[in-house]
Amino acid sequence: MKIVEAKTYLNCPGRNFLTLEIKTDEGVVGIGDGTLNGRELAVKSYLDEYCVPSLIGRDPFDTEDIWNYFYRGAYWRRGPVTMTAIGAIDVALWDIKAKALGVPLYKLLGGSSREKMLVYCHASGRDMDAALEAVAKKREMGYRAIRIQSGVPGMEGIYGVPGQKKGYEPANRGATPHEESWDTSKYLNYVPTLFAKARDVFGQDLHLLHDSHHRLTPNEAARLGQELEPYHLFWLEDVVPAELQESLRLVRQKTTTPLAIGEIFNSVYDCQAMIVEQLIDYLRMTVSHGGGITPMMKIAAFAAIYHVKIGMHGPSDVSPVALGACLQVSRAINNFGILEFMGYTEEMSEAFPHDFRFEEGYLKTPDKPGLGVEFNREYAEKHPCQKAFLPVNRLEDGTMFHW
Ligand code: EZ4
Ligand code: CO
Repeated sequence: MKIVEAKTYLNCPGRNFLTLEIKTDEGVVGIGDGTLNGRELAVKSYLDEYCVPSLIGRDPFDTEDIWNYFYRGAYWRRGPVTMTAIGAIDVALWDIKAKALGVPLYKLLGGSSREKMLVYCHASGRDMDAALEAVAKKREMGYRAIRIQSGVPGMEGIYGVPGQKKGYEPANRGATPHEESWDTSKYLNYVPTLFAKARDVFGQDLHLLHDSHHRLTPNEAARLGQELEPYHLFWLEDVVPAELQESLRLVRQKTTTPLAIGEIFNSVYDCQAMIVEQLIDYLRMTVSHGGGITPMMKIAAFAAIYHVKIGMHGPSDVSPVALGACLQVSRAINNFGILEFMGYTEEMSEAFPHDFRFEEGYLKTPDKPGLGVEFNREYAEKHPCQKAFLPVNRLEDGTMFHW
């Protein structure tokens, strides 16, 4: 079997998605997701200009060699743009292999380790009451694990909480990024009261999660972890900006609140120290941004040795194609923890028809060969790309801060 064509499609069925479609001489077609929120055109250009020509004529079954060609073969290796581009190629190739063999993809990755994957959804509100109301709604829908984000008294517009729009979508359309503001002391004083109330209202059984979105110092993170201990979170996410892996040491020594990190990581070298030193409980690296299925399977096996579980990033900017790949990997590995699932709008589902069956808090892999996710190109092409950015963040005195 040979690759005869590879093309990228950048469309906006509600939000921007970059899709790579690879065709073979035997008529088998595979798809991968190259969406990097707010930097879609950079990945598209990396694929179109620097990868696609080297794919033509290759055997799509050679995933290990093709992955190494684009990773090791590139002098300027790693980084989110490069790794997302490689991830799109790798997922499309695994999709082709499984379709050609007529089996769901997980069958080629070690087979089934479980029949259903625990997922967590988002609940958010402008204040405590609105956030708790959102939790109640999600619990009624059957979710067993819910991430709570809430507006903080005295702070305008905060990460994780929708403005006027219906669903939460962090990227804003326009020519330049939108600005948010931040005050750590208001946040730290408020969050434990939110979770105290949530446990009062919902009891002990519901899994509760929270995302600090890279905004704390190690010492502040230790304080938050300690103050949340009585409420037994499933995890506390991205407490520090983790480009400094050692910063997790102090947090880890000071709190038993489980730590999750890594949605912006793109290779094992972003997290090898925190895995080996057992500084985290869950790794958030996701298939599309982590370079594809080929490296994710290796990282999962490496993390398993150190009691680290995999809890991949799966917001709505990770397309159904990439989420399908996350589900297939999650089904196959032993050290699966949980998968994030924000869900998709009707428009997004029309562009990427998929059948992830949600049952009582769990998702199932589609019952089809390959990824089990399709690309409705005709529909997607009716919705051209619209430039959008993730926000930037400043402290109240104007100092640039982490978003
Ligand atoms: O900020 O997907 O855990 N989920 C998150 C997301 C990310 C966005 C970035 O594109 O932190 O909301
Ligand atoms: Co996050």
